[in-house]
Amino acid sequence: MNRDHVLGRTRPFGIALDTPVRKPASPRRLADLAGLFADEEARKAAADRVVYRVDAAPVPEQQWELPFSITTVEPGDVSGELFMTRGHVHETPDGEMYYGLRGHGVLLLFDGTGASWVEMRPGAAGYIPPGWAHRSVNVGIDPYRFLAAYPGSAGHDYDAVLRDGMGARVFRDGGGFAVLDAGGNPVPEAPRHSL
Ligand code: PAN
Ligand code: ZN
Repeated sequence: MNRDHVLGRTRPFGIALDTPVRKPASPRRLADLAGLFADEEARKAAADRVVYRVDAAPVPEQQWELPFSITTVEPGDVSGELFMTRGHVHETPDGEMYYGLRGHGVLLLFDGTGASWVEMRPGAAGYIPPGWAHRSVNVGIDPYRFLAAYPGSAGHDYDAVLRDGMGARVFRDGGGFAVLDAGGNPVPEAPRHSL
């Protein structure tokens, strides 16, 4: 791939990250999240509730591009299990970066064997290493909003998470939250660095 091939495909642009979106993206409701929450009956009973939405910048999902989007996860839970995104693994095992914009979230990560997680607040960055499945959970009382940027070649595989899970679930715990593995044991938080 040479430079001439990619120049002219997309043009520079800027985006204000924290303004109201022009056109509401199609929301993901509990009806769209079959098989993901532990209590399937409770999920069905509240099927109309909006859980999250994704507003994507106009960047094509093609190699050499760097698509980015803002996800907004609403506060709420299904039998104590906090509202979350579907979760996926990238088809090509590209890494990804998240940046917290509003609210309080958990970036849950799973390498197929063990889970890990990163606490997300405005101004915090979370790193998704190549090959790790990832899901976002709202652990606060306001909408949780973050920016995601990933290689255009990545692709999104949702079946892997539906089949294998994420190795952990995130529940309300008093006024806070608990990240628990399948045996009900707390999952340790990933180390946090300062730059
Ligand atoms: C994010 C996610 C977004 C929605 O942009 O796609 O938060 O989550 P699901 O795609 O799992 O429904 C990302 O990780 N992109 O690669
Ligand atoms: Zn991703």
